[in-house]
Amino acid sequence: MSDPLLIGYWRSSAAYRVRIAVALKGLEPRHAYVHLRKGEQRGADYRARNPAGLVPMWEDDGLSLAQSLAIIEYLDEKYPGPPLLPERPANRAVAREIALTIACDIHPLGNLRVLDKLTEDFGADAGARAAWIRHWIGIGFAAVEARLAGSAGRHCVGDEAGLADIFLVPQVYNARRWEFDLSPFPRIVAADEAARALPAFVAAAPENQPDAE
Ligand SMILES: N[C@@H](CCC(=O)N[C@@H](CS)C(=O)NCC(=O)O)C(=O)O
Repeated sequence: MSDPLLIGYWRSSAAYRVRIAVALKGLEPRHAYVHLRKGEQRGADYRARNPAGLVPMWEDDGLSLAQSLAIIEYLDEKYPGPPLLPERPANRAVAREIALTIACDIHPLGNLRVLDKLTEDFGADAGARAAWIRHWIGIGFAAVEARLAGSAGRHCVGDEAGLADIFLVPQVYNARRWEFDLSPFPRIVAADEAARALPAFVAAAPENQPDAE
C-alpha cells in the first residue's frame, strides 16, 4: 500500500480546494504536478491517468479519483475528523449549495480550455476573456453573497470552516487574479479573510506550493 498521491498545479483552484481539505484533515500525501500552462494535462501520459485531462487527481489504495468534490467527500468519509460538513442536515445542504454554485456555475466557465476555445472560435482577446470570466463570477457571487446573509457566522456556514469555505477561498483567489471588483460582496470578502487566517488554508495557498512560479 503506497502513500496517497495528490496530482495538482499550484494555480488550479480545483486542486487548491483539495489541498485545503487535505490540510484540514492533517493528511500528508505525496504530491505530483501537472503544468497546465504548458499543456501537460493534455499529454498522453496524464490522460492515461485521467481521461478528462483536468487536475486534481487523487490516488490511493488502487483508487484513482478525479473531481475535487468527489475527492473531498471521499476524504471526509475516510478520515472523519474534523468533519468538513456541519452536523445539521439543513446546514450540510447549504454548505453543498455554496460549493456547487462555485463548482458548477462559476468555475467551469473560467477554465483554461473554455477561455482558449473562446479565443480559437470567436477571436476573444485578453480583454474579452477577462470580461467573460468576470461576468460569470459576478452572477455566481451574487447568489453566494445572498446565501451568506443567512448562513454565515465567522465562516460560510456558522462558525466552523468547512466545505463551503474550501470552495469559496480558491474562487476568491481566482476572482482577484482576474481583477474582479469584490466591493459589492462584503460577506464573501469577510468569509474569505476569516478562512485564509487558518493554518490549513495558509498551507494550501497557491504561493506556498513547491511548483509555484
Ligand atoms: N470539476 C473539476 C474541475 C477541474 C478543472 O477544471 N481543473 C482545471 C484547473 S482549476 C484544469 O485542469 N484545467 C485545465 C484546462 O482547462 O486545460 C473539479 O472540481 O475537479
